[in-house]
Amino acid sequence: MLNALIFDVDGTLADTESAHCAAFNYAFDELGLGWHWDDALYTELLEISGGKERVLHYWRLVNPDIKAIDASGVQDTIARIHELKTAHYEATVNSGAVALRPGVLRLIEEAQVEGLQLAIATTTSPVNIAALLRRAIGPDWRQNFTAIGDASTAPVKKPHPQVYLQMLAALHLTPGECVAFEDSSNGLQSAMAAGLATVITPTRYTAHHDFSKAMRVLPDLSQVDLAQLRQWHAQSQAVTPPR
Ligand code: XBP
Ligand code: MG
Repeated sequence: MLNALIFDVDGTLADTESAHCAAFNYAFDELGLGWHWDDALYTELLEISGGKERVLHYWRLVNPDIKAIDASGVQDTIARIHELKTAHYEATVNSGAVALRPGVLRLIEEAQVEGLQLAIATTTSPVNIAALLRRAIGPDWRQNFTAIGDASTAPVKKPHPQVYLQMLAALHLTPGECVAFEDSSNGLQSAMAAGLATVITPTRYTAHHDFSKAMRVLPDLSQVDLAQLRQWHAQSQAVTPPR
């Protein structure tokens, strides 16, 4: 029985990573770091979930003797970069530059009408979720979701299953009662490690990832309704008995 849909945010609810990348570059410029992430480099860096973790990974790539800088200095700089980046990203989303992907809102509304629970499981920062969904759904957007797992609740980022395990606990459901929606390999690994059948809607940043274990890989959710999801979910449960 399908009782809940759990959505990733970046790349899944909306194709946000171009805006995130531009926001990182804004922060690098503001701080005079001389760094610039083009599309090809950002596509590689997206292997690292979490903006702060991604910056640290990059800093270690370009500055092997980063160990010479004291750890608190590194963390302070990363925090400052991320603060500037998040403010710029929020302004971009508030300007209306980022729309939900096709079919997302309709599926959310259909799930609500049929009494399914909805949750969010993301590695992004809470302010980014609020900016996106306030703009896309309205000021009461939170009422649509039983639970929200993000960088503030799940510090251990995807592909670790922490955020999905938190959502299953918050929903009081077993993995076999839910379907996850993701866009990336890290997201798929995280959802599957939590036992969740997963629908993948790749973006240009993740189209090359390995999605062989996904329940379905689709260009977007525009052709997906709840009846179709229930059918795929029942088939997936028949193959892998519920936990
Ligand atoms: C994608 C991420 C995030 C964003 C940047 O999150 O890995 O880090 O790229 O957002 P999702 P932050 O799990 O929704 O795909 O800078 O706030 O981390
Ligand atoms: Mg994602």
